[in-house]
Amino acid sequence: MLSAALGVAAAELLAAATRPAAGPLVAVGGAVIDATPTPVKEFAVRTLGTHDKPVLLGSIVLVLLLFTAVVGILAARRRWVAVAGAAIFGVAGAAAALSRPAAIAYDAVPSLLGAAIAGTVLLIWAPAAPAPPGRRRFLRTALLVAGGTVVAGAAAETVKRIKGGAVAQSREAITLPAAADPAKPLPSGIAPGFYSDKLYRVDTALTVPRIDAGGWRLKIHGMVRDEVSLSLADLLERPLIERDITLNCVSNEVGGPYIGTARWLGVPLAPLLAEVGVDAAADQIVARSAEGMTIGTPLATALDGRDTMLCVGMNGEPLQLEHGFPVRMLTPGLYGYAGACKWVTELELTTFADFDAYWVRRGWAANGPVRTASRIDRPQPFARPAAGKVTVAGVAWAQGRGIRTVEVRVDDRPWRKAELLPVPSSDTWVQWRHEWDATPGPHTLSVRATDGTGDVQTEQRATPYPSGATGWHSVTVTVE
Ligand SMILES: Nc1nc2c(c(=O)[nH]1)N[C@H]1C(S)=C(S)[C@@H](COP(=O)(O)O)O[C@H]1N2
Ligand SMILES: [Mo]
Repeated sequence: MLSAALGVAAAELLAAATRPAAGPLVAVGGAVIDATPTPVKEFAVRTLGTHDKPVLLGSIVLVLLLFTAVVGILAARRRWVAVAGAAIFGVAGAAAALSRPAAIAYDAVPSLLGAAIAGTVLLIWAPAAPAPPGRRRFLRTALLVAGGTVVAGAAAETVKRIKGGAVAQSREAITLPAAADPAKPLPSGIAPGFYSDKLYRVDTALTVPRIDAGGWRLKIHGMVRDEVSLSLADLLERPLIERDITLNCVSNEVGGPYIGTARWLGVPLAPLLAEVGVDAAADQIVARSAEGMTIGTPLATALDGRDTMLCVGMNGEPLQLEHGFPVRMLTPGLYGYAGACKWVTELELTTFADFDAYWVRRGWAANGPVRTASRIDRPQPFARPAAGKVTVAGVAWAQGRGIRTVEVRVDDRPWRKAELLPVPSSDTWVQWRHEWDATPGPHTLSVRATDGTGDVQTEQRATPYPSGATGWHSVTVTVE
């Protein structure tokens, strides 16, 4: 087990110094994520939430420990098992690294080198049976190998920290220009919580991609007249727009937390596409990210007048690393998986017939318009408010269409219209509230919204898969 630990630490160190994505732990983790069947993934997101990534990495380490324990026991009698065990371990890591969408041939090297180290150490350490090493010699070797592991592991962490620091510095050094077309002043009367303190995070990246702003390029290619490659400086020279937009995840359950609002700064996509000259037959923009995600956005949503953009800023700062630094896509009215590629490095103009993006290959809808929905935030489930005036409050959203009315129902009584707070545009959620004359006893509160086209949110329950959850959110409380 110690030999393997040293091998992994050495592989992680080499990867950290050269190609972070080639580290065996994140490579195997990424391969597991991509291979996980959709129902299992939905289950993991539902039960583990954002702990899914640490749990996955922990499980990989656990499997590795069990595997190496078995190899170690067998290798004490048969030395070839040490070689075979190390080979399996190296090939698995290398195969996982090569299977990553953004892989290059070199990415096999860290895992293979780690395996060579692990196998060699084990061979030297475990002399041929039947002469087991003395206890003292064993302890000395164990200490040496463990020490080597700690040093290599610490060095890998240090290298990551230094490189991360350089990326953070490239972010600090950015001065975002003022928007040529700034956001409308917020109407008065917006309640706290309109902007999310912390935007939710959903992505398949086991480690946050760290992209140096200076070296970043965006290639626009495919069915275009003039392919271009743009730097961040090129983008920042263009007229920028600033908008308040609510982003939400298709995996959000009814009443769930994967939704938030921010003030975004970015380059509108439509003029950029006009410059490169999009082929009339194209109908899909495939955004590719640094770590190999593909997100397919209908071309029409970049040209129909909505504020589809390449974002460079969020809430007055360059993007946070975990939200896509230095540049991400944003398409108001589409779920994130269909219009909000983070860490974007490529836009390929193509057709839906020719290319299925990452989530579409896994059965999710190729188009991802957000469904009209609403959520009760106050009172919380199982709260025990005192009888009398109780404020029921929450949010409702139908980006692009806007929200016309929100209604609240207590038990089976008639629906009552809630008060809607002002909004800057139809691309954000709407805050609503309703004063409830609460009487003692258990009560169930329900909410439903009507969007700007007059469509009433359906009561019919649907799971998030494959095109977004539907159904009314309700909360049960006991009034004292
Ligand atoms: N590169 C990349 N971009 C991505 C994803 C991803 O996994 N990788 N996930 C998408 C999904 S499913 C959502 S809901 C949004 C979430 O954006 P946020 O994490 O900034 O809130 O990002 C989208 N962009
Ligand atoms: Mo999502």
